[in-house]
Amino acid sequence: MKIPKTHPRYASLMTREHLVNGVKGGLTALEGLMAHGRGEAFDYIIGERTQPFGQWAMKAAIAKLLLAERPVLSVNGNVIALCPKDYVALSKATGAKLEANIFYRTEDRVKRIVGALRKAGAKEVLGIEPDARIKGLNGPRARCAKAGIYCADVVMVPLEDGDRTQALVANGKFVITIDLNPMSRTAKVAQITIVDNIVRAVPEMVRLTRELKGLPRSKLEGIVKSYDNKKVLSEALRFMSERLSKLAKS
Ligand code: PTJ
Repeated sequence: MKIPKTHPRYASLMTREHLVNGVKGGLTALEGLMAHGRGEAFDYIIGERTQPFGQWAMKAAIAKLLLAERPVLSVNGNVIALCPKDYVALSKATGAKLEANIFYRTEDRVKRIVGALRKAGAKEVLGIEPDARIKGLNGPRARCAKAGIYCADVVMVPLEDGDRTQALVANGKFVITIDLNPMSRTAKVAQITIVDNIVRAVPEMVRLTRELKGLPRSKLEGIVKSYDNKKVLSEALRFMSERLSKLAKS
């Protein structure tokens, strides 16, 4: 269906189209559509705009990625459908490796995601030959690359399942996530949670990387040290409930 640019919900409808195309192209899991629907509901409540709690978390995330020794950006079927070029740009800007690592794992989908990342400009992408396992998880969802997530010190896992996030933290990783639901297990166990839509967050993170890259390590360390994820999550919830009460009164 051709969506007219004049439609008041053009951006949101286009985002849905990207995901539907992701499913049709064998990149995105069908379950990814449901996950997106949940995210959309929260996005609606935050006014479909980046809020200060999201901005704070993004700044801390970029500082942490720039300080990391072995940073990795994980890519799943939703991420590749929603923001392939920006995600590759973020990997280039921060120097973090890309790893296709999915929850509903099929080797065919991993290969397609790697292909799509290459098409979006990525040179090296891990994930096709997983040679390690995330301890504490069983089945195919535990598979990962030794040179990637397994050895990483900092991992960004956007739109991630709670069990896997918890296992990554238990394996000693510093975990950054992007998740519109501040109540999800992933949002609560990650060390930095960006409560924002990934389609807005990733381009803003690329911009922030340019801004922060020249800072001395001590300044970057200060940004990470003064960050408070619990506060960010409670600010997000407070913002949502205040907005809903205002809407209920209007
Ligand atoms: O490609 P795979 O196999 O790795 O599967 C990917 C999904 C997303 C299906 C899988 O990781 C999954 O089931 O995730 P969950 O447990 O549904 O968690 C996804 C989280 O992302 C939920 O809390 C959603 O609210 C949130 N979310 C969905 N869309 C967006 C989002 N957060 C930010 N931006 C979005 N566009």
